[in-house]
Amino acid sequence: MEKKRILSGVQSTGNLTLGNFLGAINNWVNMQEEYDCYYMIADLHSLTVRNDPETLRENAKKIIALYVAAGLDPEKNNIFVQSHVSAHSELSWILNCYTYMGELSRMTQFKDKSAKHADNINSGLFTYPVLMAADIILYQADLVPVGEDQRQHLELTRDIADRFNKIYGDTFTIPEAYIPKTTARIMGLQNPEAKMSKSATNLNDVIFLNDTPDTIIKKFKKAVTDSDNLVKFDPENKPGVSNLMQIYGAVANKSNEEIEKEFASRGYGDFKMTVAEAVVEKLKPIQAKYNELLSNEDYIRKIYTKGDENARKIANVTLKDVKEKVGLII
Ligand code: AQP
Repeated sequence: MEKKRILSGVQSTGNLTLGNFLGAINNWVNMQEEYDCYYMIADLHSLTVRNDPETLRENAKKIIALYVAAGLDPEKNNIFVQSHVSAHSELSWILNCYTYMGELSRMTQFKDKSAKHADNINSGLFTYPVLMAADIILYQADLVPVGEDQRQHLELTRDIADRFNKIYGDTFTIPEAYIPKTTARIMGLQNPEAKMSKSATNLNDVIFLNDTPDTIIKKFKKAVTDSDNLVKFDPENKPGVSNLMQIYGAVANKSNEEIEKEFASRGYGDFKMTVAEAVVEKLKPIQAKYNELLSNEDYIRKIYTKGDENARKIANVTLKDVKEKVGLII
């Protein structure tokens, strides 16, 4: 039986966070045997905010190194650069003509990002979900492993694909979201009501994957909890503690019940330190491998050159079919 196909990616803006890792990349590692996997560096998506060009280029390579350091085997996964496969931009334009302004206006990420970047509400920010739809359906992806924040975009992707199929006949696979149960939304350490985000202004809110052990420990020590001194999973009333439990559960492979038992008669100081140390331990081998890979530019280029080629093969077949169906001369 043919393997089901997966497509996902990460934007190359800034340093990746523990949220990106636990919500997305870490789950991809477990899927590489069972699925036909395509993971991109979403550099076109990154252009919706202003970047220093050299930093953006460097970040793309860093993310490839991080994918591999986190455990994605480049022999088993197709790791590629979105902008190297021109079919993404081409299909995105075509799909723009099959997506309604009203649909895009409802996207909460557009509203959040517009508020964050009030001086640069560009149309790329608005049509971002259409490019994301193109990214996914170009590969006829069955599954899209992402964090909870991408659920709405994925639903729109399904609507666009379905709309196109209804007009032109079976063209696109309708993809399913694959959202992890426990780590779908890692929250900020200072503001556990909002997701941990790479563009946070308060650096203590975020664990970056390249933070040193000292910094990680300091940030966890400062994490906001509550005054109960009770380690109990209750996201509504105890968002800070519940978020720490989710992080600890994911990196130490423990259930909430096990964690509650472990800290039944221990205070928050002890709990935060244990979470911090578990995160440091989890990241240590990944950071070591990442630093080693970063210095090997040739290897990184080889990874994405092969990935780009494989991605183009699939994407161009879909694009050709779409162009024919909508009436372009090919
Ligand atoms: N806090 C999070 N918890 C769980 N999953 C998360 N993801 C992001 N933050 C969390 C997931 O990581 C993948 C890649 O995200 P992205 O780089 O495409 O951008 P994003 O979702 O916009 O991430 P950030 O960190 O929040 O960036 P900024 O600050 O630029 O907005 C996605 O699968 C995402 O769900």
